[in-house]
Amino acid sequence: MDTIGQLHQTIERLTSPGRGILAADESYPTITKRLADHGIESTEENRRFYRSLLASTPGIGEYVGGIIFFEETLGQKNDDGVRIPEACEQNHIVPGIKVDKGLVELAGSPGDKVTQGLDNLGDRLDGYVEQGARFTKWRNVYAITDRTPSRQAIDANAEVLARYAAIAQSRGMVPIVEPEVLLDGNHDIERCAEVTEAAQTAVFDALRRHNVKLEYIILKPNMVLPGQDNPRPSVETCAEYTLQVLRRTVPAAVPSINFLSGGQTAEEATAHLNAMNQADGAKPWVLSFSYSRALQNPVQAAWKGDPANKADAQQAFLKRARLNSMARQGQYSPDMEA
Ligand code: 5MM
Repeated sequence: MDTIGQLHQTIERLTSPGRGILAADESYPTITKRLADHGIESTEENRRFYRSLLASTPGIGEYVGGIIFFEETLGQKNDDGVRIPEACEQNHIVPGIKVDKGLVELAGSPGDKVTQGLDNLGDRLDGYVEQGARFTKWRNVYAITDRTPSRQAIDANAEVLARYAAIAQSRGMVPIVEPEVLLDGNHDIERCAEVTEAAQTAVFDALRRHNVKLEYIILKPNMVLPGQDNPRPSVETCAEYTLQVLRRTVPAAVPSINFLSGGQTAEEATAHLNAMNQADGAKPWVLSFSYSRALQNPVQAAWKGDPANKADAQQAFLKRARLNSMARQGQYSPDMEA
């Protein structure tokens, strides 16, 4: 199959009705922190057990079309000796891979960061394809303060994100494009909207400059919310602000927008997604999820690092994924939490 055929097949699978994406691609420091929050040690065996538990949850393929992994996981096997990417395929899930190499200071722009990882990216992707990965993810980060993000941070990050997306497509891998405006801070929702609009505008300008085929990307943005030190407006207000920014910035050619959760509670992230899918007005894209914490927190709380809790953890994952699938269709209500 040629690269366009591969991109087409993968995007169809990732965006099929009722489904979203699980982000289980935490790097070593991040997974160590996430597991520590539940009293679990981040050993190689615990990471293997936990991520294969996610991939092999019975029935999860009805709600989750893709899982993004960290590169360690692609080489690991589940308890039956099946490689985790293959276990995903057996469960009707497309395996994907986070390919950025994290953040560094952006020289000349104090307080801003830029994402690295373009060196040898094409060769690395060839290796990930060999291991079974069919899509990729790259995350940019924009912190809101009085001085950040600067114009050069917005432009530099957009440029690397577009170069990554072009390289991924050249290998037949669907790129998830993730420009994350962080929730940290005491800014209001207007400021989040302004920064998100500026970041996404620059990203789509750069994607065009680099001839990225918008039909074969997934946008993974933050929702538009006030900084976490401020009270949250209503779920409907956040949904309206987010939709307004998306309508201004995201071409209709983009098939799917899969939000990150960014530190919201599991229930908040589901309610916000549901409100967007229920809202009136133009929405030419699928609106779905690509959560990490908002899907995994309840799973880690149920697992507690004890193999005996595997079935409970899988039930927690199935519940959260099903509720987000309902929200993706605008059919969730908070009483379903019970
Ligand atoms: C923003 O982080 C992404 C989505 O997670 P949330 O839904 O929890 O906001 C997530 O995919 C993130 O990129 C990974 O956890 C990897 O993070 P690090 O910092 O380890 O690269």
